[in-house]
Amino acid sequence: MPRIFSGVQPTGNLHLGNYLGAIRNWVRLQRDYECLYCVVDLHAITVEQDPAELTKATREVAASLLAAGIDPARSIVFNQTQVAGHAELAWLLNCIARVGWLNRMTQFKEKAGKNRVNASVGLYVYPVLMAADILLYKATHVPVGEDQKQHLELCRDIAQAFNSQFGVDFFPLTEPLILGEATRVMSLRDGAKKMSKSDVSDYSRINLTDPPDTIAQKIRKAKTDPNPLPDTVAELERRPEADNLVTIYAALADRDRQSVLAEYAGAQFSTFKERLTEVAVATLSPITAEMRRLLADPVYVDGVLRHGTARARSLAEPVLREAQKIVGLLRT
Ligand code: AQP
Repeated sequence: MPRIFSGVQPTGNLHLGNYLGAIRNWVRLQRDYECLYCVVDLHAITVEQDPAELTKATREVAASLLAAGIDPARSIVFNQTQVAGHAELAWLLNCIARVGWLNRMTQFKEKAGKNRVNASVGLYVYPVLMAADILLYKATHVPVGEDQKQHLELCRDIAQAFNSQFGVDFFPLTEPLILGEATRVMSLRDGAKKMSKSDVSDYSRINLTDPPDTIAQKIRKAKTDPNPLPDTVAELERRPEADNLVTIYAALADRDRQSVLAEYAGAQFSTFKERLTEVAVATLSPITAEMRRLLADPVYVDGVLRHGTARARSLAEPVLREAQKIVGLLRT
Protein backbone atom coordinates (compact mmCIF):
# COMPACT_ATOMS: atom_id res chain seq x y z
CA MET A 1 0.00 0.00 0.00
CA PRO A 2 1.38 3.46 -0.82
CA ARG A 3 2.32 5.40 2.31
CA ILE A 4 1.71 9.07 3.05
CA PHE A 5 3.67 11.24 5.47
CA SER A 6 2.88 14.89 6.07
CA GLY A 7 3.42 17.38 8.86
CA VAL A 8 2.25 20.68 10.24
CA GLN A 9 4.12 22.98 12.59
CA PRO A 10 2.66 23.93 15.98
CA THR A 11 3.57 27.57 15.43
CA GLY A 12 0.09 28.92 16.18
CA ASN A 13 -3.48 28.45 15.12
CA LEU A 14 -4.08 26.66 11.86
CA HIS A 15 -5.56 28.80 9.12
CA LEU A 16 -7.56 28.38 5.95
CA GLY A 17 -4.35 28.00 3.90
CA ASN A 18 -3.22 25.04 6.00
CA TYR A 19 -6.73 23.59 5.75
CA LEU A 20 -7.30 23.95 1.99
CA GLY A 21 -3.66 23.43 0.95
CA ALA A 22 -3.00 20.44 3.18
CA ILE A 23 -5.31 19.14 5.88
CA ARG A 24 -8.49 18.72 3.87
CA ASN A 25 -6.51 16.64 1.39
CA TRP A 26 -5.05 14.60 4.25
CA VAL A 27 -8.57 13.68 5.35
CA ARG A 28 -9.49 12.50 1.84
CA LEU A 29 -6.27 10.52 1.37
CA GLN A 30 -7.03 8.34 4.39
CA ARG A 31 -9.33 6.28 2.17
CA ASP A 32 -6.61 5.03 -0.18
CA TYR A 33 -3.31 5.32 1.68
CA GLU A 34 -1.65 4.30 4.91
CA CYS A 35 -1.16 7.75 6.45
CA LEU A 36 1.14 9.28 9.06
CA TYR A 37 0.25 12.82 10.14
CA CYS A 38 2.77 14.52 12.37
CA VAL A 39 2.80 17.69 14.45
CA VAL A 40 6.35 18.75 13.63
CA ASP A 41 7.43 20.43 16.86
CA LEU A 42 11.16 20.06 16.08
CA HIS A 43 10.59 22.20 12.98
CA ALA A 44 8.78 24.81 15.06
CA ILE A 45 11.82 25.42 17.30
CA THR A 46 14.01 26.42 14.35
CA VAL A 47 12.70 29.89 15.22
CA GLU A 48 12.28 31.08 18.82
CA GLN A 49 9.12 29.80 20.55
CA ASP A 50 7.67 30.45 23.96
CA PRO A 51 7.90 27.01 25.67
CA ALA A 52 4.43 27.12 27.28
CA GLU A 53 2.86 28.34 24.00
CA LEU A 54 4.62 25.57 22.07
CA THR A 55 3.18 22.86 24.32
CA LYS A 56 -0.28 24.40 24.05
CA ALA A 57 -0.08 24.79 20.27
CA THR A 58 1.05 21.16 19.88
CA ARG A 59 -2.18 19.94 21.53
CA GLU A 60 -4.24 22.51 19.61
CA VAL A 61 -2.84 21.48 16.24
CA ALA A 62 -3.39 17.80 17.07
CA ALA A 63 -6.99 18.65 18.06
CA SER A 64 -7.48 20.57 14.77
CA LEU A 65 -6.37 17.56 12.75
CA LEU A 66 -8.86 15.33 14.56
CA ALA A 67 -11.60 17.96 14.32
CA ALA A 68 -10.99 18.31 10.57
CA GLY A 69 -11.63 14.59 10.12
CA ILE A 70 -8.34 12.74 10.58
CA ASP A 71 -9.37 9.40 12.08
CA PRO A 72 -6.79 8.29 14.69
CA ALA A 73 -7.95 4.68 14.48
CA ARG A 74 -7.00 4.60 10.82
CA SER A 75 -4.18 7.16 10.46
CA ILE A 76 -1.13 7.56 12.69
CA VAL A 77 -1.27 10.93 14.47
CA PHE A 78 1.72 11.89 16.65
CA ASN A 79 4.21 14.62 17.44
CA GLN A 80 7.72 14.45 16.06
CA THR A 81 9.65 14.77 19.35
CA GLN A 82 8.29 11.47 20.61
CA VAL A 83 9.92 9.46 17.82
CA ALA A 84 13.67 9.99 18.30
CA GLY A 85 14.38 8.44 14.88
CA HIS A 86 13.50 11.76 13.17
CA ALA A 87 16.47 13.53 14.75
CA GLU A 88 18.75 10.48 14.40
CA LEU A 89 18.07 9.98 10.69
CA ALA A 90 18.35 13.75 10.14
CA TRP A 91 21.96 13.55 11.33
CA LEU A 92 22.79 10.81 8.81
CA LEU A 93 21.15 12.85 6.06
CA ASN A 94 22.96 16.04 7.14
CA CYS A 95 26.11 14.14 6.23
CA ILE A 96 24.70 13.40 2.75
CA ALA A 97 23.12 16.77 1.85
CA ARG A 98 25.44 19.41 0.38
CA VAL A 99 25.71 23.02 1.57
CA GLY A 100 25.17 24.15 -2.05
CA TRP A 101 21.79 22.38 -2.16
CA LEU A 102 20.61 24.08 1.03
CA ASN A 103 21.83 27.46 -0.21
CA ARG A 104 19.18 27.28 -2.95
CA MET A 105 16.22 26.90 -0.55
CA THR A 106 13.94 29.90 -0.95
CA GLN A 107 12.02 29.33 2.31
CA PHE A 108 15.24 29.76 4.32
CA LYS A 109 15.94 33.03 2.51
CA GLU A 110 12.39 34.26 3.22
CA LYS A 111 12.33 33.18 6.86
CA ALA A 112 15.90 34.25 7.70
CA GLY A 113 15.34 37.67 6.15
CA LYS A 114 18.18 40.15 5.83
CA ASN A 115 20.02 39.08 8.98
CA ARG A 116 20.90 35.64 7.62
CA VAL A 117 24.01 35.04 9.71
CA ASN A 118 21.87 35.37 12.82
CA ALA A 119 19.38 32.66 11.77
CA SER A 120 19.63 29.37 13.68
CA VAL A 121 21.55 26.49 12.14
CA GLY A 122 18.31 24.52 12.68
CA LEU A 123 16.44 26.84 10.30
CA TYR A 124 19.14 26.28 7.68
CA VAL A 125 18.99 22.47 7.91
CA TYR A 126 15.18 22.40 8.31
CA PRO A 127 14.73 20.79 4.85
CA VAL A 128 17.07 17.94 5.82
CA LEU A 129 14.98 17.22 8.92
CA MET A 130 11.94 17.26 6.64
CA ALA A 131 13.62 14.69 4.37
CA ALA A 132 14.31 12.55 7.44
CA ASP A 133 10.64 12.82 8.52
CA ILE A 134 9.57 11.41 5.17
CA LEU A 135 12.31 8.83 4.59
CA LEU A 136 12.11 7.43 8.14
CA TYR A 137 8.83 5.82 7.03
CA LYS A 138 9.87 5.30 3.39
CA ALA A 139 6.80 7.38 2.51
CA THR A 140 5.90 7.17 -1.17
CA HIS A 141 3.81 10.36 -1.31
CA VAL A 142 3.71 13.66 0.58
CA PRO A 143 0.64 15.90 0.28
CA VAL A 144 1.73 19.54 0.69
CA GLY A 145 0.91 23.06 -0.39
CA GLU A 146 2.81 24.61 -3.31
CA ASP A 147 5.27 26.29 -0.90
CA GLN A 148 6.84 22.96 0.08
CA LYS A 149 7.56 21.72 -3.47
CA GLN A 150 11.21 22.74 -3.40
CA HIS A 151 11.79 20.89 -0.11
CA LEU A 152 10.27 17.75 -1.61
CA GLU A 153 12.68 17.98 -4.56
CA LEU A 154 15.55 18.21 -2.08
CA CYS A 155 14.22 15.12 -0.28
CA ARG A 156 14.42 13.20 -3.55
CA ASP A 157 17.98 14.47 -4.18
CA ILE A 158 19.03 13.35 -0.69
CA ALA A 159 17.42 9.91 -1.11
CA GLN A 160 19.10 9.46 -4.48
CA ALA A 161 22.50 10.59 -3.16
CA PHE A 162 22.24 8.18 -0.20
CA ASN A 163 21.28 5.29 -2.48
CA SER A 164 24.07 6.02 -4.94
CA GLN A 165 26.80 6.69 -2.32
CA PHE A 166 26.17 3.30 -0.69
CA GLY A 167 25.15 1.42 -3.86
CA VAL A 168 21.72 0.50 -2.51
CA ASP A 169 18.09 0.93 -3.53
CA PHE A 170 16.96 1.78 -0.02
CA PHE A 171 15.12 5.11 0.13
CA PRO A 172 12.19 5.75 -2.24
CA LEU A 173 12.02 8.82 -4.47
CA THR A 174 9.00 10.34 -2.79
CA GLU A 175 6.39 12.12 -4.90
CA PRO A 176 4.70 15.37 -3.82
CA LEU A 177 0.89 15.45 -4.01
CA ILE A 178 -0.21 19.03 -4.62
CA LEU A 179 -3.97 18.75 -4.75
CA GLY A 180 -7.06 20.91 -5.13
CA GLU A 181 -7.81 24.45 -6.33
CA ALA A 182 -6.14 26.22 -3.39
CA THR A 183 -2.55 25.01 -3.38
CA ARG A 184 -1.35 28.47 -2.35
CA VAL A 185 -3.86 30.54 -0.40
CA MET A 186 -2.72 34.16 -0.19
CA SER A 187 -2.98 36.72 2.60
CA LEU A 188 -6.31 38.57 2.76
CA ARG A 189 -4.34 41.82 3.08
CA ASP A 190 -1.77 41.30 0.33
CA GLY A 191 -2.28 39.11 -2.73
CA ALA A 192 1.48 38.72 -3.15
CA LYS A 193 2.10 37.07 0.25
CA LYS A 194 0.97 33.60 1.28
CA MET A 195 -1.48 33.24 4.15
CA SER A 196 0.71 32.37 7.13
CA LYS A 197 0.42 31.70 10.88
CA SER A 198 3.29 34.05 11.59
CA ASP A 199 1.91 37.11 9.73
CA VAL A 200 1.67 39.92 12.27
CA SER A 201 -1.80 40.90 11.05
CA ASP A 202 -4.58 38.58 12.21
CA TYR A 203 -6.70 40.11 9.43
CA SER A 204 -4.39 38.46 6.88
CA ARG A 205 -5.78 34.99 7.65
CA ILE A 206 -8.88 33.07 8.67
CA ASN A 207 -8.02 30.87 11.64
CA LEU A 208 -9.79 27.56 12.16
CA THR A 209 -10.75 28.90 15.61
CA ASP A 210 -12.40 32.11 14.32
CA PRO A 211 -16.12 32.46 15.21
CA PRO A 212 -18.56 33.27 12.34
CA ASP A 213 -18.68 37.03 13.00
CA THR A 214 -14.87 37.25 12.91
CA ILE A 215 -14.79 35.31 9.63
CA ALA A 216 -17.43 37.68 8.20
CA GLN A 217 -15.47 40.74 9.33
CA LYS A 218 -12.16 39.48 7.93
CA ILE A 219 -13.74 38.67 4.55
CA ARG A 220 -15.51 42.07 4.47
CA LYS A 221 -12.18 43.81 5.09
CA ALA A 222 -10.23 41.60 2.65
CA LYS A 223 -8.37 43.66 0.06
CA THR A 224 -9.93 43.68 -3.44
CA ASP A 225 -10.05 46.09 -6.37
CA PRO A 226 -13.05 48.24 -7.34
CA ASN A 227 -14.01 46.23 -10.46
CA PRO A 228 -16.76 43.58 -10.58
CA LEU A 229 -15.83 39.91 -11.03
CA PRO A 230 -14.53 39.09 -14.54
CA ASP A 231 -15.76 36.40 -16.96
CA THR A 232 -12.57 34.45 -17.46
CA VAL A 233 -9.78 32.93 -15.39
CA ALA A 234 -7.23 34.73 -17.61
CA GLU A 235 -8.66 38.13 -16.57
CA LEU A 236 -8.90 37.01 -12.95
CA GLU A 237 -5.24 36.02 -12.85
CA ARG A 238 -4.24 39.63 -13.52
CA ARG A 239 -5.95 40.62 -10.22
CA PRO A 240 -4.19 38.75 -7.36
CA GLU A 241 -6.54 39.68 -4.49
CA ALA A 242 -9.68 38.95 -6.55
CA ASP A 243 -8.13 35.70 -7.72
CA ASN A 244 -7.38 34.69 -4.14
CA LEU A 245 -11.00 35.16 -2.98
CA VAL A 246 -12.41 33.30 -5.99
CA THR A 247 -9.89 30.49 -5.46
CA ILE A 248 -10.86 30.21 -1.79
CA TYR A 249 -14.55 30.11 -2.72
CA ALA A 250 -13.93 27.47 -5.41
CA ALA A 251 -11.90 25.29 -3.03
CA LEU A 252 -14.45 25.56 -0.21
CA ALA A 253 -17.33 24.75 -2.55
CA ASP A 254 -15.36 21.97 -4.30
CA ARG A 255 -15.66 23.67 -7.66
CA ASP A 256 -13.20 25.20 -10.13
CA ARG A 257 -12.63 28.92 -10.63
CA GLN A 258 -14.25 28.97 -14.09
CA SER A 259 -17.54 27.59 -12.76
CA VAL A 260 -17.51 30.18 -9.95
CA LEU A 261 -16.95 32.96 -12.52
CA ALA A 262 -19.75 31.57 -14.69
CA GLU A 263 -22.08 32.19 -11.74
CA TYR A 264 -20.67 35.50 -10.44
CA ALA A 265 -19.24 37.34 -13.50
CA GLY A 266 -20.31 40.99 -13.28
CA ALA A 267 -21.18 40.79 -9.56
CA GLN A 268 -19.74 43.31 -7.11
CA PHE A 269 -17.31 42.08 -4.49
CA SER A 270 -19.67 43.18 -1.71
CA THR A 271 -22.16 40.52 -2.90
CA PHE A 272 -19.52 37.89 -3.60
CA LYS A 273 -17.95 38.37 -0.16
CA GLU A 274 -21.30 37.62 1.49
CA ARG A 275 -21.57 34.32 -0.39
CA LEU A 276 -17.93 33.54 0.43
CA THR A 277 -18.62 34.16 4.11
CA GLU A 278 -21.56 31.75 4.02
CA VAL A 279 -19.54 28.93 2.50
CA ALA A 280 -16.53 29.59 4.81
CA VAL A 281 -18.69 29.58 7.94
CA ALA A 282 -20.56 26.45 6.82
CA THR A 283 -17.25 24.60 6.32
CA LEU A 284 -15.35 25.86 9.34
CA SER A 285 -18.01 26.05 12.07
CA PRO A 286 -18.32 22.29 12.63
CA ILE A 287 -14.51 22.00 12.77
CA THR A 288 -14.23 24.85 15.27
CA ALA A 289 -16.94 23.35 17.48
CA GLU A 290 -15.30 19.92 17.46
CA MET A 291 -11.91 21.48 18.23
CA ARG A 292 -13.35 23.23 21.29
CA ARG A 293 -14.84 19.95 22.46
CA LEU A 294 -11.52 18.13 22.03
CA LEU A 295 -9.48 20.85 23.72
CA ALA A 296 -11.65 20.51 26.79
CA ASP A 297 -10.34 16.93 27.00
CA PRO A 298 -6.51 17.14 26.83
CA VAL A 299 -6.20 13.63 28.29
CA TYR A 300 -7.92 12.26 25.18
CA VAL A 301 -5.72 14.31 22.81
CA ASP A 302 -2.54 13.21 24.64
CA GLY A 303 -3.77 9.61 24.47
CA VAL A 304 -4.17 9.87 20.68
CA LEU A 305 -0.61 11.24 20.38
CA ARG A 306 0.77 8.50 22.64
CA HIS A 307 -0.94 5.75 20.65
CA GLY A 308 0.22 7.28 17.35
CA THR A 309 3.77 7.54 18.70
CA ALA A 310 3.89 3.83 19.49
CA ARG A 311 2.69 2.94 15.99
CA ALA A 312 5.10 5.40 14.34
CA ARG A 313 8.05 4.10 16.37
CA SER A 314 7.38 0.53 15.28
CA LEU A 315 7.52 1.59 11.60
CA ALA A 316 10.54 3.85 12.08
CA GLU A 317 12.83 1.60 14.08
CA PRO A 318 13.63 -1.02 11.39
CA VAL A 319 14.22 1.69 8.75
CA LEU A 320 16.60 3.58 11.05
CA ARG A 321 18.48 0.40 11.98
CA GLU A 322 18.89 -0.57 8.35
CA ALA A 323 20.05 2.94 7.37
CA GLN A 324 22.64 2.86 10.18
CA LYS A 325 23.82 -0.57 9.02
CA ILE A 326 24.17 0.63 5.43
CA VAL A 327 26.30 3.56 6.63
CA GLY A 328 28.41 1.16 8.73
CA LEU A 329 27.40 2.39 12.18
CA LEU A 330 27.70 -0.39 14.76
CA ARG A 331 24.75 -1.28 17.00
CA THR A 332 25.41 -4.18 19.34
N1 AQP B 1 -1.07 29.72 2.43
C1 AQP B 1 -1.06 28.41 2.22
N2 AQP B 1 -1.73 27.89 1.16
C2 AQP B 1 -1.74 26.54 0.92
N3 AQP B 1 -1.09 25.65 1.72
C3 AQP B 1 -0.42 26.14 2.79
N4 AQP B 1 0.31 25.54 3.75
C4 AQP B 1 0.78 26.47 4.61
N5 AQP B 1 0.38 27.70 4.22
C5 AQP B 1 -0.37 27.52 3.09
C6 AQP B 1 0.52 24.10 3.84
O1 AQP B 1 0.14 23.69 5.15
C7 AQP B 1 0.98 22.61 5.56
C8 AQP B 1 1.51 22.87 6.94
O2 AQP B 1 2.36 24.01 6.90
P1 AQP B 1 3.23 24.39 8.16
O3 AQP B 1 2.41 25.02 9.18
O4 AQP B 1 4.00 23.25 8.63
O5 AQP B 1 4.31 25.38 7.61
P2 AQP B 1 4.25 26.64 6.72
O6 AQP B 1 4.10 26.22 5.31
O7 AQP B 1 5.47 27.41 7.05
O8 AQP B 1 2.92 27.39 7.20
P3 AQP B 1 2.76 28.83 7.77
O9 AQP B 1 1.35 29.07 8.12
O10 AQP B 1 3.38 29.81 6.82
O11 AQP B 1 3.55 28.77 9.12
P4 AQP B 1 4.63 29.75 9.66
O12 AQP B 1 4.02 31.11 9.58
O13 AQP B 1 4.88 29.30 11.07
O14 AQP B 1 5.82 29.59 8.76
C9 AQP B 1 2.07 22.46 4.50
O15 AQP B 1 1.76 21.36 3.66
C10 AQP B 1 1.99 23.73 3.73
O16 AQP B 1 2.36 23.55 2.37
